[in-house]
Amino acid sequence: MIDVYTWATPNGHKVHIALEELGLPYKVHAIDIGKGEQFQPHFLKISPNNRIPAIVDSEGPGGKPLSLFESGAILIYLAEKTGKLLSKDPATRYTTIQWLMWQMGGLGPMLGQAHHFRLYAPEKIPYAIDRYTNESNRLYRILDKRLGESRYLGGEDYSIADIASWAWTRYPDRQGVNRDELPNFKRWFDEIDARPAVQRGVQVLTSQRPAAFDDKAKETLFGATQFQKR
Ligand SMILES: N[C@@H](CCC(=O)N[C@@H](CS)C(=O)NCC(=O)O)C(=O)O
Repeated sequence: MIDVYTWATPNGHKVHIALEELGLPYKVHAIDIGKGEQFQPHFLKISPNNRIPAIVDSEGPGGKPLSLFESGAILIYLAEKTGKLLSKDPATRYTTIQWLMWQMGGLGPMLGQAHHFRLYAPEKIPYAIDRYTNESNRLYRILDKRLGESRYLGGEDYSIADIASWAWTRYPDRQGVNRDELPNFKRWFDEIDARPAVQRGVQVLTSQRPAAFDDKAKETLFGATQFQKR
């Protein structure tokens, strides 16, 4: 059994979608990041960076329990555990990992900053808004170009790289991006959106997540609570 410590956010969705695609049994443990549950000692033990998602696989390598944080590491682990969603052909495998790393180090963090400065920051700072809106548009164009030359990010087959980027690109308007200017992205996005496992994955904990962060949640995520020494 895989225990998943998570919340209904893009990084959480990646793992929920992969588990649904792979048909692995899993148990969801809600970590409400707006209420500060990511700072609970039991969660910090498995996720010292106080970020969801994290997993504990009771049947990890050698039959021993394994705990993991960082959604990219979790996706690679689940793909290797099952032999699915990550090609065994070396060139395709590294291309897939390359695009997964692109999402982890670029697309996710930059879109996250765009959300922050466009939607959550208490003051509107034009330099920051422009910087991350421009960067988001640039990254979506990279995605669109790649998907103009390849059916999926890693090559001909749907993989963990697609799951990772798809989960972050559901609301381009929130980053000031117009999806109508990105035909290859649209084709890829809509195809993945129609997958039953993806539709099940994005429902995990969604009904429990408030529509917007209230002031308490903003303080927890962006204020003194976040930066307290622990
Ligand atoms: N690189 C990490 C990022 C995880 C992350 O940023 N998670 C957010 C939700 S999407 C979180 O847990 N935030 C809690 C906090 O900021 O305290 C991953 O991909 O797993």
